[in-house]
Amino acid sequence: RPGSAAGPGERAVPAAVRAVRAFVAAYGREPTLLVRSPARVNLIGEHTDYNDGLCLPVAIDRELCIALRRTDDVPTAGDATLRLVSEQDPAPAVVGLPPPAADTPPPARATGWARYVQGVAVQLAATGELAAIGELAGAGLVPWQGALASDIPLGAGLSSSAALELAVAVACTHLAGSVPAPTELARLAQRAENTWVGAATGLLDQLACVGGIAGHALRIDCRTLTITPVPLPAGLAVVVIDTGSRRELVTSAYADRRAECERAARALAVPALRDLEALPADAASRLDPVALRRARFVIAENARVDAVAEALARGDAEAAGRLLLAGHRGIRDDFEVSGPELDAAVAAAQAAPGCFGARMTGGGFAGCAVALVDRTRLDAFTAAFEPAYSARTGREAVLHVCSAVAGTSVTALR
Ligand code: GAF
Repeated sequence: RPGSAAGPGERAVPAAVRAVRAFVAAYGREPTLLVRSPARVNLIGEHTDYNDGLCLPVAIDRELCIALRRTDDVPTAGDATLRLVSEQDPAPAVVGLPPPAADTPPPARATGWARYVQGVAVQLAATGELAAIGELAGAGLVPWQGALASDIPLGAGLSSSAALELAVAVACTHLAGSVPAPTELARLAQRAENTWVGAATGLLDQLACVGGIAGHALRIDCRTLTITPVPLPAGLAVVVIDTGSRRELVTSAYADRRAECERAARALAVPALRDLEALPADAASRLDPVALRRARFVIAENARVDAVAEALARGDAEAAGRLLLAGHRGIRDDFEVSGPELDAAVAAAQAAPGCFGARMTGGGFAGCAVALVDRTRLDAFTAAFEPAYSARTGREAVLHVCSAVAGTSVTALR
């Protein structure tokens, strides 16, 4: 996983500035490009993406930045196709790719955050993947060196991994003179995560990260890959609550949930749970109790996405907030991927002044919750929330009041 914020004194320095400084310190010259990739928070529509369903994320103003420069003009750059240093890790990610050829064995897999970097590069270089990114065909990977800085907390359910994958994908395709469609980039990053990192995730994170639109949530149809912008009411603050909790073994529980949903869809004779608007009357006799609960959640959650999108579009924050709380109850009781800190954060948020509604967000078990809060009452919300959460958990939460921002982008530095 990519590095997060540097030490306390550095926190006020934007990630973009830290990335440029780190580049100069590492390579002794100036970078020429800056790639910025946002985190995402999902407002509603959790664990629906791999059921071909709907979700409603927001790309937020916590970002991962890579300052970079191509190295095919530097004879001393070595054999590495790609070298990336991180402010959080003394060991760089180094990818030395052989030319893509059917009979070339794939490189050994890196560990840690370098694996995401390598996974994207391998996907881009693989025979067939280049053809999928049409304009890149034949261009191959342009070698580059870069430095990474990030303000996205790690393992918190805010998609630090997708932000890294998309940043590397955009860096590589930009240098190759290609501008793939956002959905193509997202699918490429997802393939890197599925096949190279080994996490069987859906497309929510990658589409949210690459498709972000300032001031808007994104209604994503994960079957058609259509993204519909939903304006966020001006008076509404999206507050991400990092509960400070982190969990291991999330990957295996995630795979279990996915398998349970697929089992439910098979038993109900539909291609995916997306294809059901309600549980059939005989569902209890066709499904085991676990599959029944999973299906009930996914079907209700898809409906909540459209209901929240419609509520936000008409400026009805109270209705949106009620739906978020209903979503939390469903994911806690039927989908069973909440956790004690997430439940405590939601309860403390719901009881605080100005809160329209809250729920856990992301894959689950630990990490972050999200609350919709009246912007004029943010101080009162924070003052009430913080001690209430600490009293319940003995932990301190970190609150991020977030803006909706644009997706992964690249700019020339000079
Ligand atoms: C994780 C996964 F990566 C996403 O694909 C999605 O399934 C999410 O959990 C749950 O909504 O972030």
